[in-house]
Order: sequence, then C-alpha cells, then structure tokens
Amino acid sequence: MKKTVFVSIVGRPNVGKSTLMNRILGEKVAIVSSKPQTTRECVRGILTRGEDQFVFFDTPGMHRAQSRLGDYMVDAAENGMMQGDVVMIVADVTRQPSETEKKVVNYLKKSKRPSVLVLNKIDTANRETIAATIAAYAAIHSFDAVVPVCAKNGTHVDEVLDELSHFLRESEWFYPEDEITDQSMRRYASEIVREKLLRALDREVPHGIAVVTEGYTEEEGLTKIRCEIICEKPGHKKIIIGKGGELIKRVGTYAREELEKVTGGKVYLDLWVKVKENWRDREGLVRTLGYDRREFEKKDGE
Ligand SMILES: Nc1nc2c(ncn2[C@@H]2O[C@H](COP(=O)(O)OP(=O)(O)OP(=O)(O)O)[C@@H](O)[C@H]2O)c(=O)[nH]1
Ligand SMILES: [Mg+2]
Repeated sequence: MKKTVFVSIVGRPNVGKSTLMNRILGEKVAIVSSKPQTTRECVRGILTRGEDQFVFFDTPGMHRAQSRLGDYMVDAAENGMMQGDVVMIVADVTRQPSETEKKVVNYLKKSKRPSVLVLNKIDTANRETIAATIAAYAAIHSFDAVVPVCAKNGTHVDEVLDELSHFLRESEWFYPEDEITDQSMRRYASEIVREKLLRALDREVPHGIAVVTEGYTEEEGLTKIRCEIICEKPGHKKIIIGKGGELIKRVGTYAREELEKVTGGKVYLDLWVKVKENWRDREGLVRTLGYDRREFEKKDGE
C-alpha cells in the first residue's frame, strides 16, 4: 500500500534546514553555507523508501525582508509552510524561541497542523542547554515530537524520519521512486555556483549575487554550462573576479568538480560576471533572475 507525506521545513535563516534535508535524503539537493539567507526559494526533496514517499519542502529562512528579493523569500517560506501535511520546524538548540518560531507556532495553533520540532546543532551544546531549550519550547506549544539532532554529522536524524512516518497517509506517489528533487539541472548548476560564491566571499557581497544558467548542452559525455553571475556594483564585480581572475577561477573549479560528480561526466563551465545595479529591489529584475512570485499563484490555483 503506497503512502505519502508532505513535510514543510521552516525556521530562521542559518539553523541548518537545508543541511538536514540533504542528510535525510542522503543526497545534496539544496545548497548550504555559513551565511544566513542561503536558500532563496522552496526546493523539493523526495525520499522514497519501500512503499513510503516523503516529499520535503526546504524553504528560505524566515526573516524581516529588506528588499524585493527578501519579500519573495519570505513569501516562499510562508507558502512552503502551508503546503505541508506536517510542519517540521528547525531551530538552533542553543537559542531560545524567537519571534520567528513564535510566529510559526501561531500558525500551527490556528491551522491545527501537526508539527515536529527539530533542535539542531547539538554538537555545540551541553545537556543542560538542550534540556533548557526543550523546556522553553514546551512552554509555547505542544509539538507532536521534539528531536534534538546534529544534521551535520547525522546524529539522531533517523529519529526525525521515524517521527515523520507517523504522518504518512495512504495515497499514490507524486514522484517516480528514483526522483530526488524537482529542481532542473540548469537551476541546480546555478545554485552550485552560487554556493561556491557564498563560501568564497565575505560580508555584504554574497547577498547581492544571483546566478542564472544561460546555456546548458550535453554532447558525447561533455556537459557545457554557461552561467551568468549578477552582482549589484562594479566594485563587487572586481571582488568576484579577484586578482588576476583568481577568485572566479577557484569558484569555477569547485563548482565544476561538484557538477561532474552529479552528471557523471566531464563538465565545461563558463562563468561571466555582470552588474545590474540594485537588482534586489527591482521587481522586474528579481523576476527575470528566476525569483517569480507568480509561481505560487499558479500552484495555489491548482
Ligand atoms: N555545528 C553544526 N553546524 C551545522 C549543523 N547543521 C548545519 N550546520 C551549519 O549551519 C550553517 C547553515 O546551514 P544551512 O543548512 O545552510 O542552514 P539553513 O537553515 O538552510 O539556512 P538558510 O537557507 O539561510 O535559511 C552551515 O554552515 C552548516 O554547515 C549542525 O548540526 N552542527
Ligand atoms: Mg537553506
């Protein structure tokens, strides 16, 4: 008997939502970095085990939006939260519940959705801290389950899946059993490039970057990919390129190596940098760069 459950993964930026989803799937579907606001749109990850299919929505971290792009991300997070049969809220175990978690709890109470609270990064906390955080959360909501984990090394991640399996319902699957994401290879390629940039760059530059795949062709085992890196200022372009092209070359090498693992063949990756002043605040550009609000309207209208 086939069963399915849709799981929304929500929480503040940088708590480890994408790391946790990748760990559960055993595959890297969503990009991860130490910078907050890494995930910008809802990414689906699918795990099919025996007759059970788990569909995860990894969402952008909830925050106070300060740009058009930020508005888009917060909308994506809220829409993603509403699409799940169960809400998996991920929080940093060393921190007390903040406004964001309280907002999610309000939604849970109103919508009467089941919820699993995952307290991540237990590798950075002692027993007392973990117990105190569990108590603080217990005081604001009666979650269906609370699981302290370390998504980074996998500790207790199986228990998360056990808890989620209680919410499986008899249903046809929504994806073929070998599918792990709804992301296209074009999108994945640009996300991997963005991840390497986030990791290579400091301070304010990374948040102002978008990456778009302009060309993607496969011929006789060689995948040719052309990505455009969009940044906000000529000064940022200089930083991204680096002295003598050093930084962009390094980013290109890391991205190519990772894409070769995924495609299983040779990859030729061509990177270009362009400046579009203040694109994060220009609705038209935010859309052109792939962050499109209408996507949700379509999904909601289905
Ligand atoms: N110490 C520790 N770090 C972790 C753990 N899980 C994730 N991280 C780190 O936390 C940072 C953020 O991880 P992400 O998975 O990108 O976080 P996110 O919640 O998806 O962030 P946004 O997409 O920005 O909302 C990365 O540097 C991870 O390596 C963990 O269990 N322990
Ligand atoms: Mg993320």
